[in-house]
Amino acid sequence: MQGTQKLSELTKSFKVLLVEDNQDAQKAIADLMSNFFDDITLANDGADGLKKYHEGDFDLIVTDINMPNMSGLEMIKHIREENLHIAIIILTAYKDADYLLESIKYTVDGYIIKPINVKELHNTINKTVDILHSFRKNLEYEHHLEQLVEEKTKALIELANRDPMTNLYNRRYFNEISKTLFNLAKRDNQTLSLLMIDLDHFKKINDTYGHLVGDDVLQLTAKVLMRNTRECDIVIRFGGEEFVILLPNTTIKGALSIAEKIRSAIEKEELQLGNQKSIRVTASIGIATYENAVDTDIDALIIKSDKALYAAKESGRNCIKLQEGYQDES
Ligand code: GH3
Ligand code: MG
Ligand code: MG
Ligand code: MG
Repeated sequence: MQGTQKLSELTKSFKVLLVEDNQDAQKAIADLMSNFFDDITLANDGADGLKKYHEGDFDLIVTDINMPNMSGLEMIKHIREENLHIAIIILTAYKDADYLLESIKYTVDGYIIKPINVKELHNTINKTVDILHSFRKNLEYEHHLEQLVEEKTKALIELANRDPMTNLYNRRYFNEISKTLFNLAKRDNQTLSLLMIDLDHFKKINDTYGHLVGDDVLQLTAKVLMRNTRECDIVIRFGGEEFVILLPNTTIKGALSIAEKIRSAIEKEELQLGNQKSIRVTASIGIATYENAVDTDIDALIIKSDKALYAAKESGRNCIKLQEGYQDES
């Protein structure tokens, strides 16, 4: 009884198409069905039923078989070709037994024998709606599962691409994205710049204050890098105290001004220690740029920026050097 209760609540919202050529029968059945459904559309034969089916978004079709213009079976055949899931109940007289057998071919969900008995109508509708209900729940559940898997997969990929300490992108992600960005720049005849950033005398920080403080400095540096780059720039923890920033559509001049912004921001940043002391660090930066299709791949840029970084270290640290061949403006 409880099930019936629940279902009658549910059936109310279903859109029903009633197809019956006999006007008296149509009215009588519609009256009975209005106990279950609020939204019943009437059609007078198979052809009319098919037309109305195409105009509305129905959950259930209740149809007579023997009708002029197009029989109920013919109509069901057309509808089943397009829609395997809509629930269909057929109305039939005992003498239509052959049709009834044929209807099995088209997967009808239930049948009601005429003259119609209220109890039978009630039972058949409940049974059909119950099946429809569990089918929809299954669909919803499947959809929900798919979404869940998609979300989890995204989260896992994101996790695999991040450095847990700084939450910057990691080397694994760099290997992937750098190739893509390089190829895009090449295809679109665009520029792509790479900053290689290395903290100066970082070992001394570890040696003086311990590794935990060293870690704090790395995390703070990551924040400074994020604050001083654009949404489209890719900031990577390349290794220990070394960071790479990929700057799409950025000339060497543009890269130099971003590098200078970063260098000076790192220099200014203070890490407070408990004992009212604070630490500052500095960074050296090497810049390489893909411009005028000179380089063949991203590795060439890495090598050039690495050399530039080495030159920055050589010339006293806390400064920026451009790749070889560019006028040194730093
Ligand atoms: P330079 O100016 O020439 O770059 O000197 P440096 O001391 O920064 O360079 P070096 O390569 O000698 O030392 C890097 C140090 O970074 C050594 C290593 O212990 C430290 N380091 C690397 N990864 C981490 C980390 O995850 N946490 C901490 N606290 N230290 C790290
Ligand atoms: Mg008929
Ligand atoms: Mg260093
Ligand atoms: Mg280093």
